[in-house]
Amino acid sequence: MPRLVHGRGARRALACYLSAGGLRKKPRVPPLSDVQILIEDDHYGGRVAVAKAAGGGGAGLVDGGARAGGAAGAPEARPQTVTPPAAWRAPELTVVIPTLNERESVPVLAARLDEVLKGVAWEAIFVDDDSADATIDVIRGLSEASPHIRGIRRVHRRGLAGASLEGMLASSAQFVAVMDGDLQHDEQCLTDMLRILRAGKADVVVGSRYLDGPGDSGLSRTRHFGSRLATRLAKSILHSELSDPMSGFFMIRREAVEKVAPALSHQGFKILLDILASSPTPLRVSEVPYEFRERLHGESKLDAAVVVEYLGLIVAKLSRDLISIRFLMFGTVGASGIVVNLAVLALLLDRNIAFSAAQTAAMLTAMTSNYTLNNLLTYRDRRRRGWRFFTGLVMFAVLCSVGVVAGVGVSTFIYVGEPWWIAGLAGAAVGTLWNYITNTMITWRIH
Ligand SMILES: Nc1nc2c(ncn2[C@@H]2O[C@H](COP(=O)(O)OP(=O)(O)O)[C@@H](O)[C@H]2O)c(=O)[nH]1
Ligand SMILES: [Mg+2]
Repeated sequence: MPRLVHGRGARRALACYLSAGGLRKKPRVPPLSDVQILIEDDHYGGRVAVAKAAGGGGAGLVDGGARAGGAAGAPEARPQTVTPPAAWRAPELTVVIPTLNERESVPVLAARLDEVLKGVAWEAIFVDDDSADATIDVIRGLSEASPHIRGIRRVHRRGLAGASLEGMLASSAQFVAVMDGDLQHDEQCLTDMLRILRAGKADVVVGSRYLDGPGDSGLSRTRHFGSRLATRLAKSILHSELSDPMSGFFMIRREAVEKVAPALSHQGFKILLDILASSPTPLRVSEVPYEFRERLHGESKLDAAVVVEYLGLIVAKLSRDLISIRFLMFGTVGASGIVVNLAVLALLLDRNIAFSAAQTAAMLTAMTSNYTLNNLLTYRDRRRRGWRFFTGLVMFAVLCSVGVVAGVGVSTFIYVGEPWWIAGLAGAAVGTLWNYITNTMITWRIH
């Protein structure tokens, strides 16, 4: 099987060569003479350069455009080609299904897709965030039985938006759909969506709960109200008459996703809204109505933190991505720390505790509360659990202490020539930025 490696230049080619077992005496992988390595390389004008084995075991770079055939660059090389099985058709449609603890629903959904998509060259990619109920085992079982089913297992990562995006980027089909794995979305709509996209009438087709009046019987009253409010807000930033911009059920031309992918947030629930708001050129949107069904198995993963993430997404889009959702949440948590600090200080002073002792206790409480909230909200996709929670608290404390020193240093320097409040604000800004950047890179780094 060819190995696909993204990268640039000769160093990358060397890395590919080494990873293919180039310098090993007993290669774990097939010898280089049997391996063809494809490298996406900007130096070749966007074309694909092919590094492949020469007869004697050396690797060379061959211009993928003119010489990929091998004749001019490396006559002795034997590129391998992949021949599809006779009855096989490349998928035209990929249905991406993010899952978290959905083991009961997954087989039912797979069977329904199989029924609805008869005659279509389709595949389903389930993207599972290492569910505790081992949903991935069920998906693997289905893959063994059907060529339509694939599964991606993500570890140490959480988030519906990120999972959906990774699923879409794993597709090579012309069209990709995203739908929930809990059977709440109506799979019957998929054929209508596909028809509209095939006809070139739209770039995105959205499954809407509100096109035929209130069709969200699957939501509780509070969520119904919240969903309506969030929809209003979304419409105002999109300047669009889309009836359900909060929908998690849609089909889109993959090309449109590829363009906008680097600008999308991995946090949050609202990937469609993010795609529509971030697209460099306005996307043509069409809607099909569907009725949001009741959940039969498992439970909703939507919690209060999702609301905060959603507001963060709105502000990020309003600021044209100048302020990231994460930074906004970090700043808001930081501001809540001031309130905690003052409240505890007032409480302790009221009990006649000496000021320095009271302020020390108040600051420690505020710092612990900031850390806990950040762990719950700002970095929920990288949440530290168990003993890592406590080691994280120590890291957070150390990094934030350095932030205080940096902030005080900057404000003292500025104070000489500027009003006190400008010096104070500058110090706070430097401290916050320091805390945010270092904690993102160290305390909550992706591992
Ligand atoms: N991979 C992944 N899937 C998720 C995550 N959170 C929710 N899901 C899946 O996304 C879909 C919608 O989530 P759900 O909790 O039903 O949201 P609701 O329908 O708005 O209540 C379901 O298939 C969930 O299993 C996550 O963090 N990662
Ligand atoms: Mg659901």
